[in-house]
Amino acid sequence: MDKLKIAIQKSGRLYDDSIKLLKDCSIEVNIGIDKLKTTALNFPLEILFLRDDDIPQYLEDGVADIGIVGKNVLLEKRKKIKIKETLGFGKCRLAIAIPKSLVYKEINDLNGKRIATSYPFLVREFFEKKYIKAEIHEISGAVEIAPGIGLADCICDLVSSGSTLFMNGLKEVETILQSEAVLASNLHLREEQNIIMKKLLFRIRSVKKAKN
Ligand code: PRT
Ligand code: ZN
Repeated sequence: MDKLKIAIQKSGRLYDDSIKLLKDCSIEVNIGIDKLKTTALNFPLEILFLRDDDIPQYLEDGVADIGIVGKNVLLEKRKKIKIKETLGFGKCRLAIAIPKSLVYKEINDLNGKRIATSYPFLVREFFEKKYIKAEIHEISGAVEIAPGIGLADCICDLVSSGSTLFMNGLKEVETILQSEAVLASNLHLREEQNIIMKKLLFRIRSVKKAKN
């Protein structure tokens, strides 16, 4: 029988909730030591453990059929894949923050600024929509320290509690995107794979309903 391959984050913020979602769907998973992939014991599902940034590409290529990834990553990567369901965990927002000593009245205050981010596409898109001309500096981690070391005037990064911004002397001024984990899918699933995905989606929706 055909199996569906699901990509989930190997480790990180989405890992525990992704595994818990499968469990809540009554899908039993034995996680081996190597943790590259595993097979569900009572559902036609193979689980691949990957870095979240790689999941959209693997879904487009069909290396994985479906995957759990943050909407923020999915929209930044712009791959040809489809969101099937929002999952209600991994909630955060992609926001612009500036040093808290600066006065901020309106979005035009960002004109001419240097902004550090790991989300250059989403930031550029936002600025174009708002007619803001700013210099985007792509950096891959520790974005929040960029203003403090003189690398940029402001940042755009994920925020959940806000304590990282606070500890770095920054304040949030604009929200670009509200994000959460989503289930996304390759566009060309075979008939049998589609049937398995629908079964999984039915279970996921039941789990979500039970929680509301
Ligand atoms: O190793 P891999 O590449 O797979 O993982 P990663 O380090 O790139 O990602 P990870 O595990 O940090 O995050 C995975 C996903 O979790 C993100 O893509 C988001 O969809 C979601 N998520 C939810 C978050 C946060 N909340 C979050 N707060 N991702 C990151 N953060 C970071 C943020 O970048 C900042 O450094 O937490 C800090 C801010 O948190 P607060 O609570 O201080 O505001
Ligand atoms: Zn990542």
